[in-house]
Amino acid sequence: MWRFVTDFHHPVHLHLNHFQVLSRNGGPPGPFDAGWKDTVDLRPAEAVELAVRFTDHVGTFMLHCHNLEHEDMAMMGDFVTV
Ligand SMILES: [Cu+2]
Repeated sequence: MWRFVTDFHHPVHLHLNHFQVLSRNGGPPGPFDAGWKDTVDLRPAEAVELAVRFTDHVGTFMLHCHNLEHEDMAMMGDFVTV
């Protein structure tokens, strides 16, 4: 389970596996959160919890903001599956 918290609008994209949104701002997910996702939209001061399972590949993968200006400013990170 991962938790994303933001102070700005970020559509966060996770590579490798899809995920499901478990909660938004401490409450239930919104209707727009239903289903399997590869990107979750976070508005300023929002928090989401999501469930993701990495079972198919081992290695280093990335997550990043899908806002192009943010990508250009290197708003990216990586994670390692084992
Ligand atoms: Cu962003």
